[in-house]
Amino acid sequence: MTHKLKIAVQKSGRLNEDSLKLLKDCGIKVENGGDKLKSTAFGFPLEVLFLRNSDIPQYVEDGVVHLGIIGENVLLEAQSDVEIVQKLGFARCRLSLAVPKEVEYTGVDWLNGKRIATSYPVAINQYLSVKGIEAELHLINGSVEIAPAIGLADAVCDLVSSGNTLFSNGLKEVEVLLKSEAILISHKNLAPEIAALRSSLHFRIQSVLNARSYKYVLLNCPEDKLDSIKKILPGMKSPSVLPLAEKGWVSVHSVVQEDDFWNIIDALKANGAEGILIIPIEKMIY
Ligand code: PRT
Repeated sequence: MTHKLKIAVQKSGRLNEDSLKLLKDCGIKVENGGDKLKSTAFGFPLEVLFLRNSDIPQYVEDGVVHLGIIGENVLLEAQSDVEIVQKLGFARCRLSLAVPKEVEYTGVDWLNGKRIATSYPVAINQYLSVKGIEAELHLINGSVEIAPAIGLADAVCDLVSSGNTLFSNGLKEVEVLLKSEAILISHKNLAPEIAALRSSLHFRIQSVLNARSYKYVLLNCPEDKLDSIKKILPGMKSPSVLPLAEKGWVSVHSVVQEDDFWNIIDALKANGAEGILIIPIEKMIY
């Protein structure tokens, strides 16, 4: 009998496209078939179930599926007993408290005795209890941002990414409760054959994520600048250095992290690097 790993992916919404793109970059093609709830993948023994983000933690805890891709904030609300395997770097957002922009917000104490509208009761309750604040919660599913304008609440606790929704509803962000991104979660007690498939998929995912956060850099520099250039380029081990046809010049190859990218390029130029080429990396295996 051939074993298959079962993964739950959001059916439609913010996580769907990036989740399928991640699988595709891992060499796994999945048909996102309209109303289909289940799809078989090509390129890996995998079955994909399309479910609601908020339902996935329970399915994973119960072992109905082995893995799931969800927003971190959803797991906090669900309090499901699952393992977090990997942060995936997309669907980044923060869960924040916001108040009408005309409010003179003096700090968390301002929230004492106030009414807070939210769809995230677990996160806000944990936050308020740590801060020792007593507030009244109004649970709303969706369109939380309009609650202050219609007199239902004094503050809201909602997810924010660009901040446009808060801004267009006359609200300002005053506290960040948590930062969230998409995560891969797993059932805790997988059979050995399924655990082996999970390791193999996880290895592919890590290689794709590493590649996404690095760029390959090639540059030319005079030999007498090589020491200072090497200090700027961290690389995986140390940069590769090859002689150029022109005497006294070398070509340097290395990888740099996306986060530091522009600072490193500026420093390379200032230290005599020329003809700098930046190339995306498809997979990165350690
Ligand atoms: O319906 P289902 O259960 O499948 O999922 P869902 O209702 O959680 O779906 P969806 O697609 O809205 O969100 C999926 C996940 O994406 C969330 O659980 C978060 O982890 C993550 N995410 C990232 C966001 C946002 N960014 C986001 N901006 N989820 C929601 N928002 C909403 C927010 O609630 C607010 O209404 O977008 C609005 C604010 O956006 P900005 O850009 O104006 O600040």
